[in-house]
Amino acid sequence: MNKTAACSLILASAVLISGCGAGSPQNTEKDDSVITIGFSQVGEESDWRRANSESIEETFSAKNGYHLLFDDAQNRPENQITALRNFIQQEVDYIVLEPIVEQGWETVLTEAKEAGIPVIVADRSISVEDESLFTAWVGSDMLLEGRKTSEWLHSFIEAKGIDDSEVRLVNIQGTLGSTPQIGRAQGMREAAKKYGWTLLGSARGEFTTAKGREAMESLLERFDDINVVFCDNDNEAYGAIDAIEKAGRKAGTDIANGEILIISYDAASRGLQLVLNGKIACDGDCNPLHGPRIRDIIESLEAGKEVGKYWYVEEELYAGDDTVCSVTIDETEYPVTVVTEELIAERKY
Ligand code: GYE
Repeated sequence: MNKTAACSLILASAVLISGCGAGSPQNTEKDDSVITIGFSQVGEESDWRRANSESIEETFSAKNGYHLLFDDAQNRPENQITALRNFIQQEVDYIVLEPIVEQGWETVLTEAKEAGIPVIVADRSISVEDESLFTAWVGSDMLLEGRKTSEWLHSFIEAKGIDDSEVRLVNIQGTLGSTPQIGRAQGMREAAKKYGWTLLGSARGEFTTAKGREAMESLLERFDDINVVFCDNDNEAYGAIDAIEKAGRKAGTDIANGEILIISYDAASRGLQLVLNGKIACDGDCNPLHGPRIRDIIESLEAGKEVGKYWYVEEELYAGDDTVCSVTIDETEYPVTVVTEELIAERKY
């Protein structure tokens, strides 16, 4: 999927408007009152993912008129292909796919297309040349997330009188080849090049707390002068903080005095609590509540309406203090929200 070519639609909530074309399901032999959804989920790796699964389950409940076939791929791309083939065989009305990685979808999605089953892609993206292989996509702009946190870091250290040349960072990577890993790393790498930060090294954290901890332990062994860590999600950050503290170091923003500054994504309530406690410096929001957004798309298709192809969710940027009030990317200014107890109490995940 080429996001730069996407209709530049921003979704504040889940309002759907008309756009590029899409068809409605052709299956006439089914009970029309129940819509069967085959949902292929990534796994259970993070707080974000659990909130996302709950949102899907709540939305596509029997009470709401749906029959949900929920498949957990346990973070194995080959399991997702099998799940999709099963859904096709069961003649579901819609396939909802949250892809683990971007590559490898052509064949199975061609099979879904030939079976006349609309595919809605959510959360991460897929890379296919023929965009008619899916009906719509809804999720976050992960490159923008990476650019926003990186600009925040630049402005933050500048305000503290620290030169960009003093930044020695490491990256704890999410699942390689997944959209959040690719986009967030690209945002960070662009800034590293632009500002002259030193990228010491990377290690795989697979979006989990346990692997995040192991990754940080190995990075601390390899490099004794790390002062910034870019984690690809909050769970990795939880593990990284454990490893930093076990090594006798401190996670915080005072890098001039030996603290290690952590950047993270998701802004789950546990993550925001760590922002409030000063252990995560900046947390890029990433909203997992896609159930109602996907339902709006399906309802529009059921009503025979055309739906837009790409639906981006608008997202915040969180920090522990107001040293940086906003960041500007491509001439758009994004405010920085300072985390408070009230904000965490209102958080749904
Ligand atoms: O950041 C991470 C999860 O794809 C946006 O996947 C999602 C990411 C999220 O495991 O926590």
